[in-house]
Amino acid sequence: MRRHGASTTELITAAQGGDRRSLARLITLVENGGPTAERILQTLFPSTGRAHIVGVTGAPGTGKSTLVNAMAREYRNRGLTVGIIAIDPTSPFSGGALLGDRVRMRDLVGDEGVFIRSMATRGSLGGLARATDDVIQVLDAMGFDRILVETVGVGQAEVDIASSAHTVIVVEAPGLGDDIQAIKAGILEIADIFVVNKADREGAERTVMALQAMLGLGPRTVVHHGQTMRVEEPGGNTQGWTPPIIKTVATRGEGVPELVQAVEAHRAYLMETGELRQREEARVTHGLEQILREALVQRLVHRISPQALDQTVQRVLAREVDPYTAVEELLHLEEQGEPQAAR
Ligand SMILES: Nc1nc2c(ncn2[C@@H]2O[C@H](COP(=O)(O)OP(=O)(O)OP(=O)(O)O)[C@@H](O)[C@H]2O)c(=O)[nH]1
Ligand SMILES: [Mg+2]
Repeated sequence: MRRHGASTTELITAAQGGDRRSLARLITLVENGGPTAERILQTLFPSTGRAHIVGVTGAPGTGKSTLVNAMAREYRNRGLTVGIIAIDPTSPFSGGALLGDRVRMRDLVGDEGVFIRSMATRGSLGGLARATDDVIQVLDAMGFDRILVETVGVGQAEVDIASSAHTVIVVEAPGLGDDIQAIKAGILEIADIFVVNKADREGAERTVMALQAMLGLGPRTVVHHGQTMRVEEPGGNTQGWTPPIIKTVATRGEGVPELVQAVEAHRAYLMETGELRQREEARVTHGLEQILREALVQRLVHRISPQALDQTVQRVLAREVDPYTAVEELLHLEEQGEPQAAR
């Protein structure tokens, strides 16, 4: 055990010194969870809290990976370092994403200021959310200025990212079936910035208009490539942040400087208004709840005997007790420290 501890310390030192293989190994250990992961995260925690975390979500194939790649390059031009977490969909919608992501992100490989990590969803979304947060922590502690997290725009993952990120970018693209149906209602609430990517394709303008109509909040800033970004809405910005709609052609990098500028404007907005602190509080609360829930479940699972659990299962099967009452009973037994079911 002691030797193992020494090796994680060495890994951390090496990773902080810029060794990419040590960083990759460190992340794998953190992803795997358990006491080793906890020790690493405990050690790194004091160095966290600096990075600005950007979630990039949207339907499969809208160009998220291409966009993240282009954003990373733009950030590098601005002299900032970037950590990228790409959550690979195992969903049948986009089976070839892993290879595709590797190919598209290849031009960043070899750049010291960029680190790219893919994570498999492994079918466990709850576990993935925690693992994602933990890997964000690691990259944050390593001093990356911006962390870009690409999540699949399918199901829970896209909503989870809202509690992990400071700025959420929702990516749309023309030609994804019926324009309006493709824009799901739930996602509108989590977006800080909308991107209509593939602006070189027919129907981009209609997608922008569909978005505007769905947002239904009157005129808003639509940024075209080459235009100056305008953050303030006409009439001032007193009611808070109005998510701009930005048109991009990710494959050619068009609109990407404007997108990065919008992220930076959102970051400045969060800091100026104190909303950053609120989001941080929400992030910490969310993180603590996750850890607490896991810890409590672990503890109870260890303390409720398999026999007691089995007895309870049999009683529920026999309709002698409903599951809610059964759980109450189990928890009560646990509190009294009785290892066996009394009945
Ligand atoms: N015409 C056009 N094609 C684009 C643009 N951006 C991306 N693409 C193409 O769209 C396809 C999907 O791009 P990805 O970046 O893999 O999209 P994604 O959203 O990451 O896909 P998943 O991760 O599988 O959900 C690729 O063939 C890209 O080259 C764009 O602005 N215009
Ligand atoms: Mg992708």
